[in-house]
Amino acid sequence: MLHDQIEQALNQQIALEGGSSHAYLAMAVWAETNGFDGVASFLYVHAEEERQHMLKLMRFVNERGGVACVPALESTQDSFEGLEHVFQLILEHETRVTASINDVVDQCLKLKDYTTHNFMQWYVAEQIEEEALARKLLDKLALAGGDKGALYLFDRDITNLDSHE
Ligand code: OFO
Repeated sequence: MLHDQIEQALNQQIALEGGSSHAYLAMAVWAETNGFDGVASFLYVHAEEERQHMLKLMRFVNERGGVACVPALESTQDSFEGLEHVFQLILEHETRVTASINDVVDQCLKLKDYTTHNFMQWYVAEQIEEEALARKLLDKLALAGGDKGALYLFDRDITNLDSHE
């Protein structure tokens, strides 16, 4: 049986993952309607992955005797200054997600919930990859420096990137 505090922390994490999915969907729409089809495909996949992260948590909460809360959809930012702005926001967002995951892990240790602690390790590892990828893409964009040809190549090449690279 899940401790109430852990159930609450996991439900907050569920809301955050759902919010991530929604935020990346809005970014995907912006990219698709601003001529960045490659970035749009990447972000649609990313949005779907975040939804899977949310579902994985929901199934775990229910399996452990808790009740997963289906998060309400909140309005999210849907206009951006450019690709660098989008990926800067992604990095900031993922950094917040990491902090939240670390907080859940910390609560698990304090309450000696080693099962949830073990389950959360998948998220800990995932965040290392997600933050690294966001940094890598931001570095590439900094190199492109707003050059149209370089941005074209960035948009073309991002579709060959595995989001777990
Ligand atoms: Fe990108 O965050 Fe999920 O876990």
